[in-house]
Amino acid sequence: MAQNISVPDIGDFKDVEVIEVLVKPGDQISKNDPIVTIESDKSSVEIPSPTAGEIKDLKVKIGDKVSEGSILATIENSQSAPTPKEEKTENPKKEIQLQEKPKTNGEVNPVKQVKKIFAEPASKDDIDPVETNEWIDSLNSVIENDGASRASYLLNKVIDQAYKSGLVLPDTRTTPYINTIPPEAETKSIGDQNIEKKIRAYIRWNAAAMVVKANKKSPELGGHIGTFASAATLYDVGMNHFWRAKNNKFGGDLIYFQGHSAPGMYARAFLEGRLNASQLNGFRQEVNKGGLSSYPHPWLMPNFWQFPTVSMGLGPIMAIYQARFLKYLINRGLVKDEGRKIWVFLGDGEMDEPESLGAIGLAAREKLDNLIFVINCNLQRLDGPVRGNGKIIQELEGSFRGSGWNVIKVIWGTYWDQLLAKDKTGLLIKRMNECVDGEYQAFKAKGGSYVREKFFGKYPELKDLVSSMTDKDIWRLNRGGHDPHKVYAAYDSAMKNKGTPTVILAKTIKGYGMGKTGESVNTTHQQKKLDEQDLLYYRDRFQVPLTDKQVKNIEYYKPSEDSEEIKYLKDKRLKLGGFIPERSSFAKQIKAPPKDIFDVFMKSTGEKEMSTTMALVRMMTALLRDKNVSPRLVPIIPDEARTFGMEGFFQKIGIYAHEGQKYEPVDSEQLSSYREDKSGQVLEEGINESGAMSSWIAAGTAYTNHDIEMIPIYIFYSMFGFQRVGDLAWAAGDSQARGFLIGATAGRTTLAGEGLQHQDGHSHLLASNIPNCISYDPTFAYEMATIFREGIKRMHEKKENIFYYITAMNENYSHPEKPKGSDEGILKGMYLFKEGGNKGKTKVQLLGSGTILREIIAASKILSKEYNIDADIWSVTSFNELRRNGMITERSNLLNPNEKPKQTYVQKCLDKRDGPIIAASDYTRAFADQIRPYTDKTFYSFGTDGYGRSDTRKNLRKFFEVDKEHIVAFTLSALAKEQLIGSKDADKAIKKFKIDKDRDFPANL
Ligand SMILES: Cc1ncc(C[n+]2csc(CCOP(=O)(O)OP(=O)(O)O)c2C)c(N)n1
Ligand SMILES: [Mg+2]
Repeated sequence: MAQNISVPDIGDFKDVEVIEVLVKPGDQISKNDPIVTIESDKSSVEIPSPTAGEIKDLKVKIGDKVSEGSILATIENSQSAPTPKEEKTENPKKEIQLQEKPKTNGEVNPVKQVKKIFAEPASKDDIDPVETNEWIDSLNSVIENDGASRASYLLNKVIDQAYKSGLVLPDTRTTPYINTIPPEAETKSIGDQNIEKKIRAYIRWNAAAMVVKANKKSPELGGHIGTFASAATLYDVGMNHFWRAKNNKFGGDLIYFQGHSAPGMYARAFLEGRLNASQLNGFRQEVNKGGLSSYPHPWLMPNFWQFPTVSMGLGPIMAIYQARFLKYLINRGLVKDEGRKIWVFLGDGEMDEPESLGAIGLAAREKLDNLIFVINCNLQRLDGPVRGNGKIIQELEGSFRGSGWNVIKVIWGTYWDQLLAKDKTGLLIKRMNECVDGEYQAFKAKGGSYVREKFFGKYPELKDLVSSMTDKDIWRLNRGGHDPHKVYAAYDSAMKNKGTPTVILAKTIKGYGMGKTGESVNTTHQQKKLDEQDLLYYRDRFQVPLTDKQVKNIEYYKPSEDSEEIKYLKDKRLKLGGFIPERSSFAKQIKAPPKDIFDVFMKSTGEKEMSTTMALVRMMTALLRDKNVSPRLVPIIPDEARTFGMEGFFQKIGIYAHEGQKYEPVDSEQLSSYREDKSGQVLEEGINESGAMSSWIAAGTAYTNHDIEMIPIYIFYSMFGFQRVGDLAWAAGDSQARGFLIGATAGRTTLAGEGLQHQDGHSHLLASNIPNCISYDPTFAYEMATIFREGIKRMHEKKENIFYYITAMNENYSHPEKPKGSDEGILKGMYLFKEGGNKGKTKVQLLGSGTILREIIAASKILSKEYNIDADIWSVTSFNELRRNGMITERSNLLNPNEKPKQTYVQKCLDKRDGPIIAASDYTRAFADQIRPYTDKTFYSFGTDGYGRSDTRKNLRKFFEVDKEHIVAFTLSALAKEQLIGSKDADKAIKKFKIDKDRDFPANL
């Protein structure tokens, strides 16, 4: 039986135009296959078939207007209708179920449940200690007889009851200042501690030596010893036992190394035989081949570093979104779930950055149990203590616990275990709790007797506790982050944690082992020189087998290949699948869609008006029909889908939500209903440009981190792009991310009503500074389509390490047909849009970009009609690309003085043309000015310098003097100045258009 397919609820829209008919009679279609595309003045959306079957009759054609209920086609159900197409993916789709354990009162972390026995100091507030003990005994007996889970349950019930009775509840953001994992529950390291200790010593030595050596060469070179010195154990335990490398069987764990600890990674790679001594000697000397980059920079060491982390705060947010993106790929069936982890090494000072903590809520909300933060809490940053008057570990514990993370504190080393067990008074924990970080820092700078006096000495009972220990013994009481056993136990526990991200807060000493000049003192961070005495001390402290002479020569130490240390180190890495860090890519290219997919955009839209944003969204819709490209598109939007007319994507491809959709959306009746889905494709990031940019980086580097090429398209208000997330954009370039950044609602006068903070007149200039960012400001749909397709081809088919920034506007206008032969010019940055005649008084070259090209076109008509002046009109799609070509050509000419100079592309276009150049854009004059040096002709540029303000487009263009009237007047004046016409016309035009000569320069208003 034939059934009607009609237009469903499309919200407030009526009489919407059919712009594509996607089926014909006889077609067998599946449920949800698109029947037609309709387009309002703001957005286009496909209408899906409600059922499978064969199309019988088509009831509409292109250009028809439809509303809710209009019949589009009839369909006959048939048994033989094809089942919905499955997305073809590189890896077979696998149903992934996030294992979520029933909540058992805090037992998410499956460490062995062991009762932590610590004495409590008697409190003078306790009016009935016997009763208190009875309560504690009851709790202990429940733990013993019924287990920890039951005890937690009872406690929660009691707390609930207390809350209902109006009691003030205890603040439970933090736990006592001791290790989270009690000694009895620690998983013991499987490593050979003697060998590991030696390996660590050599790495420490070589890391310090390379910094000191570089500084001997030139103090300009800099470097850091203190950061890695404090983190060596944290890295070594991971390298020896936990971090699995990428190989043909496993995707690899991803490690974000703390930027300033780079020398440690080089020092290990030296022992592994991956770097040689001359490379270490080239630390921070990268200009000649073979040097090592100061910090982790994939651009500079593309086979080694994976993540640029040295701009503090970017590592944590990028890593969180990396972990989220990995789950996205898994949930969309694009990669297998192999239990890969993302480890992130951070400084405690770095946690001051808003970006560091800004996304931790998302990590917990999305249950990113593939994410492990390790915060090296050496209590210091560059100038001094991180929280001298407080405790950074406790503060971070509160923040992370409050956000729902699994927090593992690694504060005290094994030597403390005995003391804690022996402390019958409970005063030791009390003392640990009450000391602030400023004191803890001083304890480690000032030696054992100072610690005896100032730490233990406060209470006679504590002084007694350590009375049999020498000052040296006291000095040896180690911190958790320097104890491989404690670190191992923490990592092991983190690996097993399910359902939440984990943060390990490891207490360490900045400049550990550097002695008086560099250990735990305020100047540690900048310590890059060690004198002879310091070096000898360092050698002795870690027992590095070097003679005094070798130490004085600052020689590296590497045992022979058949030594037990090297064999051990290599064997460990072999068992973990290979070396880390290492950057590689085995991703297959994505075949660019056939040219005809964008054919429709190459034709004139006739009377029909649309914005370039709409054109772009239609291109994306078209791409979603290309089976190669479709699954790889990652549309990323920070809460602006409706602004950009992208709400149609909600239904079509769904919004990624790791829990699916647990509610019926309020607009479920509508075609563009808000659909969340576990395998949804859109990343709806909320009002969060940094997060969205981090997602974009994760997707844009999936070709190396996950060996799958993805096409991220991040669409944002152009003003909240480079200006807001500029440092992340720089990191994206360093990371060699591939994908599209779309600065929508672009232009200072094109986004009319929004005002000063929204109107962007400089994002292109910011983009122009990123060497591998290619940027365009297209005016017409065919330009956008040509650029967009080329982008896919260059980045995802040819795998060029570039990314695209394209501005898209929300101004509706009609689009002409693509001029013949314009492709090359569109891509190079300019082409002749319209050749002017040669019949007028004189001639001018008019250049325009973005929406201001349309003012230029309008101005040319006035110039021709009213002033008898002919104009060649050039559409400049990219002043930035033209400048690039100009710089390269000019340089080459200067370096080859004997050869005939080559022409810049701008010269090639313009030099044989008559008249001066008038260039205008919706960006500051500096944008167009960029090409001024690359032509011999007189050049005038106009733009939107100054703060924006809200008004109509017409008024704004008048205000910034980029409307057609100003362009006519300025052109006439310029021609008069060139003596090509008299000045009368210019003067008349200025009067006619009521241009106020005495008005201040707009940027001053
Ligand atoms: C965004 C940013 N601001 C400033 C710096 C300069 N800087 C480098 S290291 C450092 C101190 C780091 O302290 P911390 O995070 O505690 O690391 P530690 O060396 O103590 O492990 C600073 C301020 C930077 N790298 N990035
Ligand atoms: Mg620090």
